[in-house]
Amino acid sequence: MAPRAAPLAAAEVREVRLPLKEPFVTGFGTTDTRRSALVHITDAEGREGWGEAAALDHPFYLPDTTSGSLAVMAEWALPLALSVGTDPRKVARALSRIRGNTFARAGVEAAFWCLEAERRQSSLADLFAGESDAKDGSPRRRAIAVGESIGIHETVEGTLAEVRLRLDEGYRRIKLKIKPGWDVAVVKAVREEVGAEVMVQVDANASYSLAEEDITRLLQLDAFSLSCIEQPLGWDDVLGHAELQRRLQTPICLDESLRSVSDLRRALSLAACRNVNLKPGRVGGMAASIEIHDLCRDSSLPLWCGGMLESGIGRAFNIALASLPGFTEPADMSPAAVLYHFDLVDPTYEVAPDGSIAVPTTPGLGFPVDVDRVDDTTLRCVKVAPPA
Ligand code: OSB
Ligand code: MG
Repeated sequence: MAPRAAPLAAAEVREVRLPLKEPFVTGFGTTDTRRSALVHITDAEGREGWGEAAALDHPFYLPDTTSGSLAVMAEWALPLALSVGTDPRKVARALSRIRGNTFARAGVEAAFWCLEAERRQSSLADLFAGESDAKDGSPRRRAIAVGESIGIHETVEGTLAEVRLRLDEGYRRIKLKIKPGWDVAVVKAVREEVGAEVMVQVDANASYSLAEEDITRLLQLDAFSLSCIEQPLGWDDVLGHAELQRRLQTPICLDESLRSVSDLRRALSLAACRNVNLKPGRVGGMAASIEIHDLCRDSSLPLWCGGMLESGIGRAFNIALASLPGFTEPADMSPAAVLYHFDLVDPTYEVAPDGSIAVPTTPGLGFPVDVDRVDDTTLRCVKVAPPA
């Protein structure tokens, strides 16, 4: 029997600013500032839960933004969660009343999973493994495989230099951001540089259309043995992806278009993708993520964990999730050391020479939150009163 849960004593959301080392350039534009929204809860026994709602600052990837997520968490998601107690499953069910706003829901839910892990003295990874119902219940992994998502560079030579660097560091897969005009030539150059064996894929972030000139470019990519083409068409265009997948040999991977379990069911029934990028924030939290994992596992669908340039707080959940056995391909999990001047957890994780990240076995989040750094980077903090 789990001990009776102590009530919550404090809850707050914070907006933090993380200085990016370099702007991240993609098919949806340039991300040069990174604000993120954190959730912090504390129970009457002093145990803590942390979560991160990792929407981007701007609405050019998906409708969610940092400011919007912060407001929804403070006004709706956190009060709703606080009204049902502290069981993360109950919190997830309560939050499912909120339409859209997946990053806000995921951030709040995450804090309750973290608190639950603290209480049970369990790692997040073991907690999530216990929640999975996949029919093939293989054990979770001790380490996860990592790839890098490489932004659009000014030159092909610049891209090749970053590709070489990451492969030398052991990364197991290269993902190139593409857009119309920055596609066939850079992919050809990278494939020639790395040879046939290295796993290469591309991510268009919804920058192509079904116009013939765009299709012609995408069909040319079939020559380079890519493991997938991620989200070539509009963020909500599932039918378009189904039409494109009929013409394309390379598997289509959906990112932006999968924002719930039912989105994935629809995409599968329309044969709109053959590969899945799963981000907990994009699908509304860990409970939904585990359900999607189980569906992919039971349908033998290639699955990998995507990223939102989270701080180490958000990445901790991604690492634990990606340890589940249904994740068959390397995760987008470049460490904070690559993306930021510092992380909000210390020590943060590292990529080992074999291109893997060890999954923490310590109870709770698995990484110590650096509270001073959180304070130093906080732009605003909103306290939400727990029910009396
Ligand atoms: O499309 O996968 C994407 C980052 C922010 C928003 C969208 C995407 C990305 C990435 C980076 O590709 C992955 C990472 O977090 O390392
Ligand atoms: Mg993507």
